[in-house]
Amino acid sequence: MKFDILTLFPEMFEPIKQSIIGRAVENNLIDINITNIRDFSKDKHKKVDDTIYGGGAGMLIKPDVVYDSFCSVRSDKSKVIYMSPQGKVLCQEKVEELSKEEHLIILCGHYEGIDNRVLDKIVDEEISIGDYVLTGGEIPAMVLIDSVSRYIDGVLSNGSTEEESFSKGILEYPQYTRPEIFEGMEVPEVLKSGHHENIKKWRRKEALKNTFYKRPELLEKQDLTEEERKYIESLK
Ligand code: 4FV
Repeated sequence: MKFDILTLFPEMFEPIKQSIIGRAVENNLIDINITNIRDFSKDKHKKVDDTIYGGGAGMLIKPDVVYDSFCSVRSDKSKVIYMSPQGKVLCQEKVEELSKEEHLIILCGHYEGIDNRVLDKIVDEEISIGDYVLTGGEIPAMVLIDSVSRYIDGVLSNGSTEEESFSKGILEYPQYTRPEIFEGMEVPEVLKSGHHENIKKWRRKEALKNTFYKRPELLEKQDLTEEERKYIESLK
């Protein structure tokens, strides 16, 4: 997977060069290339934004500098994602779908955004990380890179994405590690039993309970067994 990021603030991407994503880059599992849109300004003062036709507060990024930066990284396999509050809100299903792409070009807005003509010309898909407005698309771009990279073979240990929140459409069960007793609270006995079938049943029940209390709407899409339905009813 190759990520090309188009941004005015390359230095904001230092955080994704750490930890798991940093190691994935070192192991050539993913490639992250950052392009500074400002490098494509033909203005002697490196101007990249301007006031908005028709009036309005703030500045807009000019279409020509964005287009030229896009042309410098495009390939016949690239899919262009524009991080924007107008996009469809990112979910695990979309993350998994995008992880199958070969080349993602991620365009980061800033200030008031980007001239609509270049968005119409180059953007394949607008994606939002939530219904709120940020100062820039750089943090959303890092969220996208982090979440998509987790699905690239070799980035995480085998099976890591199989039993986690949203992998089966519901939240994950509670998890515990040593010490066995923390502040008088013990690890649930079943998890120390070594009885895999009982552990699996306990975890499914706890995942349903977690989801019922924290994100009940997710249960509406679940195909529950009669026993699971009765358990959920018992929580009400
Ligand atoms: C955003 C979001 C977001 C809007 C104006 C950048 C900002 C500025 N991006 N999900 N929510 N972007 O607020 O992705 O250009």
